[in-house]
Amino acid sequence: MPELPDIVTYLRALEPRVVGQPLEALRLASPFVLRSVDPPVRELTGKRVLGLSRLGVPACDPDVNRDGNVDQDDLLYLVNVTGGGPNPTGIDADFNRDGNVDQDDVAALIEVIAGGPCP
Ligand SMILES: [Ca+2]
Ligand SMILES: [Ca+2]
Repeated sequence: MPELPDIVTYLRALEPRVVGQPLEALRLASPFVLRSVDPPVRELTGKRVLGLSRLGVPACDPDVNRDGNVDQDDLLYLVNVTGGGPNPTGIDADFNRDGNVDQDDVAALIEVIAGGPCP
């Protein structure tokens, strides 16, 4: 079974600890991580953290039911969502990103769970 991308694991661990808390200090390891210079970094201290996210092209997350495991329950969840069922985790059911929500998304998830690459 594939493991969640490390960054997803880190974000899930950090969110309950960081979101809503005031930013006490900010140290940039590299200026290349900045996406904007406005507002200046010095003005961020004391601001409340509103959320965490990753940047870049996201790898797929096969844990579509968001229970921390990648297994047959994720397949059942996606089958149900692609069939018009409830989607309490709010996933994008277009797992293979082809613009359609159909059985090809379930097939793509099966392939990822089997150790294949993300679509
Ligand atoms: Ca899961
Ligand atoms: Ca699709």
